[in-house]
Amino acid sequence: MIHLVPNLLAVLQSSSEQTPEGSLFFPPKASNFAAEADWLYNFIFWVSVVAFALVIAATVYLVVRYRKSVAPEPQPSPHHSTKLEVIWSVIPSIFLVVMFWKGFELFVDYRKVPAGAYQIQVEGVKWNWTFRYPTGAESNELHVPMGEPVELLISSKDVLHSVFIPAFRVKQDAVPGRYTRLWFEATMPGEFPFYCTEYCGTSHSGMITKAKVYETRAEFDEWLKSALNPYEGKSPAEAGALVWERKGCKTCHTNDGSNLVGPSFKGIWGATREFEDGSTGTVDENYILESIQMPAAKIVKGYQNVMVANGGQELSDEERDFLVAYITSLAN
Ligand code: HEC
Ligand SMILES: [Cu+2]
Repeated sequence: MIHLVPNLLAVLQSSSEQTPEGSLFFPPKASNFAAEADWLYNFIFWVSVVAFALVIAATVYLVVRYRKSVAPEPQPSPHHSTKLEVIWSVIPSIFLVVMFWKGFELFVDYRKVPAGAYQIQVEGVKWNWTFRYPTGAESNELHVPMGEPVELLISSKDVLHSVFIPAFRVKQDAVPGRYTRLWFEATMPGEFPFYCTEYCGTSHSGMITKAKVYETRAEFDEWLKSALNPYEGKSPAEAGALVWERKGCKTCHTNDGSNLVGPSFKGIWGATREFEDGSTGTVDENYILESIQMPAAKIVKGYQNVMVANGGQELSDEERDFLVAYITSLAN
């Protein structure tokens, strides 16, 4: 809402000017597809607006012109106008053919991944995205170089999710049990929202991340190198905080005492826990380890058994150790 007025002014001044914020109606045009997709959208929109206005105008005119007080008796249709019929069939058909043709062209462009595109694997799981790069690096935000075709090979570990990057004008379902793909070439450096756009449960709306575009390949490569060993130089607790973030624990567990789908990690260390079956236990290293590996073994009272083993992620032994250290460090 805050941006509405300046955006509106920007639209009035120049609707084609590009800013990283985009315009009133569109996010920025940040990929190779954006210009064409927006052109098609605008074309369909304005053709529809004009058609709507013509139909309403004709309706109003006819309602008034042939109102009951003027023509009280229904008249037999005076004649058939072939000319009129042809005009109102052929002209809209031309517009429809243009819509189909441009739409089909764009569809084919979306499908045809250029040979040699940089492939990144994307995995959706409730409620987190993981991106894997050819070097073995992994991240929870999508990082891409500008000006190079990038292919996303998409899968899901549990339910339907869907990749949506509005600034790139791309969208593709993530389907459990199969791979789907999309491609794009980023044309503007910056950070753009990356959404899950298929309702997937309680924290669907929190399944948001970013697509980060680097202006040069060198900057991207530098990031890739740093992503290869993200735990280097960190204490176990600091590394654990990173695991908590990267492996999606934070979509269900906060570190500040507020409870989401799962209990917060803040202050649980050393506390006495009540479980759904009426038993109790103390939160120590082994309890944490068990809670991560076999969450169903003890269900914290007041919560549901919705956590799957390892939070649905691949965790190395090292990463589990880091998590234990992290939770310990949040004792108070
Ligand atoms: C889909 C949501 C979800 C995700 C993701 C998730 N958890 Fe959980 N977790 C829960 C719920 C709900 C509980 C409480 C019920 C239970 O005990 O199983 C829980 C319980 C726990 C507990 C016991 C907490 C306590 O207060 O006694 C630990 C420890 C834990 N999770 C660790 C993790 C770690 C580490 C990750 C990331 C690798 C993770 N969880 C990912 C939902 C989740
Ligand atoms: Cu979702």
